[in-house]
Amino acid sequence: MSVAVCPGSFDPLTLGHVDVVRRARSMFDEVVVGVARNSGKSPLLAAEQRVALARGVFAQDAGIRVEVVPGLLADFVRQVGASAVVKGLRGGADFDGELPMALMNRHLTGVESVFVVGDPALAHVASSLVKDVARYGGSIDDLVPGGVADAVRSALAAS
Ligand code: COD
Repeated sequence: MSVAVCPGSFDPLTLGHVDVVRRARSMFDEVVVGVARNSGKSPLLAAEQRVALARGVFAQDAGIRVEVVPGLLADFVRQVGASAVVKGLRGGADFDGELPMALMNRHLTGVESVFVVGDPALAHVASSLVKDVARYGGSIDDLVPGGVADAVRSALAAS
């Protein structure tokens, strides 16, 4: 059985992420959505909340499950028996950021990375922009899956 990991901060999960995860599922028998820590970012949503939201979104998707990545992604990929990491690309800037990570992950445990081109209609959708739009009162309801927008608004109100 072919298994892939789709990692990310998912802070919050967006429709762009959902598109990439489902495209990955079309290529692999099982996809593990890995909610990971990006040391360059301070998350708005706690990891447990990001996991719970993603589990709700993919609850009806056979062959997709959601787990926390507790440490190094390269180790997690080996632990779950995956053969590849799948990342989404919106454009050249994404590739420039992803290439060093792909090379480092391969250096660490030999894991390969696969890049999928996301839906161009979602190329402007980024978690950072979603949070910024919500922070200043804009609507994010058509940028994130159901349930996620309320969680973002609540977290912003409490911050
Ligand atoms: N269309 C297509 N792809 C998209 C879209 C969209 N609209 N939005 C996001 N994506 C893609 C991104 O390009 C990325 O590939 C993926 O979705 C996840 O995006 P984010 O922003 O949620 O997640 P990142 O970029 O912060 O994730 C970085 C990781 C958390 C995966 C990384 O830091 C990591 O592996 N952390 C674990 C610790 C580790 O191993 N560190 C060393 C890494 S070499």
